[in-house]
Amino acid sequence: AVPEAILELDAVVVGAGFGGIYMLHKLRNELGLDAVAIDRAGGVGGTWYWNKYPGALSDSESFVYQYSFDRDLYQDTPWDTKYVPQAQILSYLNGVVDRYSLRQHIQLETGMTEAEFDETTGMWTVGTDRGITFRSRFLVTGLGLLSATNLPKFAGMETFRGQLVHTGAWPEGLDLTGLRVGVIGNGSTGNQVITSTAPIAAHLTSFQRTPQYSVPAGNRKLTPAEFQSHRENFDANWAQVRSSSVAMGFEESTVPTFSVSPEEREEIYQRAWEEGGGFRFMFETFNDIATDPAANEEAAKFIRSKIAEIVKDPETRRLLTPTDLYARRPLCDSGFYETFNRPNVSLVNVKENPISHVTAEGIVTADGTLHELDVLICATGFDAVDGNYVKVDIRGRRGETLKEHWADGPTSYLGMATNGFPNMFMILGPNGPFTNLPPSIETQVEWIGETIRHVSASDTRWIDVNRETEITWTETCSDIAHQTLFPQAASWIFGANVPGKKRTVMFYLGGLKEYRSVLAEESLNDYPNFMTEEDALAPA
Ligand code: NA7
Repeated sequence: AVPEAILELDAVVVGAGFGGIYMLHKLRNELGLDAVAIDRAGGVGGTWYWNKYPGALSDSESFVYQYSFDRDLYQDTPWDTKYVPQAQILSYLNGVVDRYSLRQHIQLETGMTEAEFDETTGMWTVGTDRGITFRSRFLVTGLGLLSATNLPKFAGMETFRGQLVHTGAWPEGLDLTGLRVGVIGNGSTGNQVITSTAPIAAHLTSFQRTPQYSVPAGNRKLTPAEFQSHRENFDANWAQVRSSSVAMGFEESTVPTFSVSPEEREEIYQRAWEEGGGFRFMFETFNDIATDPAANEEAAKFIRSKIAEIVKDPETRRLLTPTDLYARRPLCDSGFYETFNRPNVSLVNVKENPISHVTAEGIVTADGTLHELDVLICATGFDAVDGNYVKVDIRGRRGETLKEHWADGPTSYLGMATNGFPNMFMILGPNGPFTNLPPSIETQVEWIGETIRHVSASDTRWIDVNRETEITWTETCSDIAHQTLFPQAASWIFGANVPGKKRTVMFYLGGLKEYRSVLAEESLNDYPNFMTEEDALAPA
């Protein structure tokens, strides 16, 4: 047998997406630590490596969907459209990796298979599927919030003769031109796939379980003046992002829905509809759409009226029109509802007419219809937030696995630390902020970097968050979530999309500004909610 290579380091970063890349830069280039990153993918980029499906686009506006830690990097980024497509984001992240000389410190096609903390040595041992084992003092996980794919199980799926794909593991070079395409799912991903595939496919069938509210994205080229102003207003823009709630680069409304006249209300919705953006529609128009059922219904009614104007066939219109709360992650599109006016697009409501089974030729629905397909696309989402954490055997100091620790649902302090797993820091772990992600990722990476610097400079070898603190933070997240309407809608935000997954709160919905103030308090006060090794091992 080949002897296993064991590498000793200061830190291992797992994941080379938005979070892992910046973390590696921070640890190596700013803190001077010996660190590597590993990723199971064949390239860097995380989400943007895997999600190469047609139409993949970030629906956060480009001027805030990037790093802000280096002003020069920002000035050099050439994005000149309101939103950025997948290929450009991937190329940006590759550029960042090269710019900060990180590539030789990233080991690709290397998955973490297990990780174990040894209390006596104060070291993490990280096993991989490439025969290499790392031993390090710090373990930073950027495993991806939306990364572990959720593939539905239908009888006969293995007999399908066409190509079966999940959007989150899109095969390089799959061309859908002239094919009969089926799409299961119509969340953010399905919405994009359907809209961009319909014009090239011979036929597209959308298998829809729950209709969704979607508003136009309003994607367009930025004017030279806008492009210029994003660069000139770098400081002000990012200060605004960090002191906002959803970190999307706009001021969230402070105006209650019913404080204005019905005419004014209609005008405000209409302006937002014309400007575009899912988060803008939900949070920039009024301040109570996500909290007050009556306000929510007003906004929902407006969107329903638009669907009624757009969709021509009455039955298709009925199936596309949501009747429940407008309280999932807000969607936006580039002509989603219009797509269903096309003669080569059909819609199957799988709640009324469920998928019975899959054959070699395609999908058979309960009414006996065979929907013949060349390609079946599952835009069925992810085992979000903790999915990638519980798949791997991560063992903390009491020998407990993270999966066991989270048996009643994932918990953490700040979305970054969890009791019993010393010196392990998660980027976008459970109960972190629900925002446009790059600003939250930067916030967390900077805090983790500062914390690692603090521990490295101190006499203690490791720190571990207090159990009570973790419980309190989890309760705080739950309390805040229940002040909103979001928990009432079944979605991945609460783990409701994966069969058998426990429904729990998985985000801090208090906003980025508040979140940052909690973080600052923790580090400025020398980590009152963490135990040192000495505290933790002292007899009770
Ligand atoms: P989502 O938002 O979880 O959407 C998944 C979609 O797939 C949704 O329409 C589901 O219907 C549908 N789905 C899932 N399982 C099934 C089965 N078994 N049968 C039929 N339909 C099913 O995932 P996305 O990838 O679109 O987006 C996730 C996030 O990634 C997104 O919010 C962005 O932040 C990026 P349902 O609505 O549950 O009835």
